[in-house]
Amino acid sequence: MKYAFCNEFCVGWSLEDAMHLARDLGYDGVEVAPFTIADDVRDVPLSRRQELRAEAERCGIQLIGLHWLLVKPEGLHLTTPDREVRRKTRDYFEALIAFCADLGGDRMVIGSPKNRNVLPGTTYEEAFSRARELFVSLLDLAEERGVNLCLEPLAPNETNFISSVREGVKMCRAVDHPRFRLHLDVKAMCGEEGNRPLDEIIKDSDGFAAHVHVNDANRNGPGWGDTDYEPIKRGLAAIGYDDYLSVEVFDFTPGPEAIAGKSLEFLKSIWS
Ligand code: LER
Ligand code: MN
Repeated sequence: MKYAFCNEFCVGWSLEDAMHLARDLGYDGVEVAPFTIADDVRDVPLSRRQELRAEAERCGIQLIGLHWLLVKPEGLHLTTPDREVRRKTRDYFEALIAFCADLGGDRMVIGSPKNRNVLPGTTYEEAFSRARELFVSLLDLAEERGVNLCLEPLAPNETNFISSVREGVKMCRAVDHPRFRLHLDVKAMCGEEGNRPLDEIIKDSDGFAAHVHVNDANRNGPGWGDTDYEPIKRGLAAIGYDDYLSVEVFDFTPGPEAIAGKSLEFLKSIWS
C-alpha cells in the first residue's frame, strides 16, 4: 500500500508545510482539498501550480489528487433541476480536472454530500440521470489529463444520493468508462444500511475501486476508535487493491502531527 493524508486538517498551513510533514512522517502522498488553496481554483495561476508541483517533487511527495470538490465556490449542485447551476457545476469540474492534473494528481473524489442530495421535487431516477449526464460530459477531459473521477458513496447520515457501494457501482456501470471509478471511504461503509461486514461491502466494488479514504466509524483517524481493520484488509486484498490509503478525519483538534503520525503508525501495523 501507499499512504497519503488529506490536507484539510492542517488548518492554516501552507500546502508546502503539509507536504513537509508528510515527508517527515514517511507518507508517500498528500490529497488536496481545493478550498484550502483558493475559493475558486480558476484563480490559481499556472505559476503557483507549477511551484507546488515542483516542491512536491523536491520532497518526494506526490500530490495525489483532490477531494471535497464542491465546498467552494458556493452554489454548485450535481443533481438540481436548475440547468444553469448544473452547467456551472460542470464547468467547475472541468477546472478541477485541470487543477488536479497540473499538480501531478491522477484522482478526484466525488463526495460533496450536500451538493448532490436529491432535492425536494426531484425523483431519485431524475437525480441519477442528471448526475450521469454531467459525469459523461467530463470524460474526454479526464482522459486527456489522465485523471480518474472516483465517486464516493457516503452513508445515509450524510446524503440521500449514492449512499452505498452498491449504488456507486450502479453509477459506474451506467457511465461505463475506465476513467469513471469508485472511491471507498471507511466511515461511510461503516454507516451503510444493512450492517453488512466491511469485507463484503468492499468486494462489491471489485473492478471499480480506484482510491480509499481511511478513518474510523467515529470520524477520527484509522486506529483512533473501535473500527476493526482486519475485514478491511481482507476485502482490499480480495479485490487486489494496492494503491493509496488516504487518511481523512473530521475532528481536527488533536492537531496535524498527532493525527497524521498516529494514523500512519496504525496503518503500518495493519499492512506491515
Ligand atoms: C465526506 O464525508 C467525505 O468523506 C469526503 O471525502 C467528501 O468529499
Ligand atoms: Mn471521504
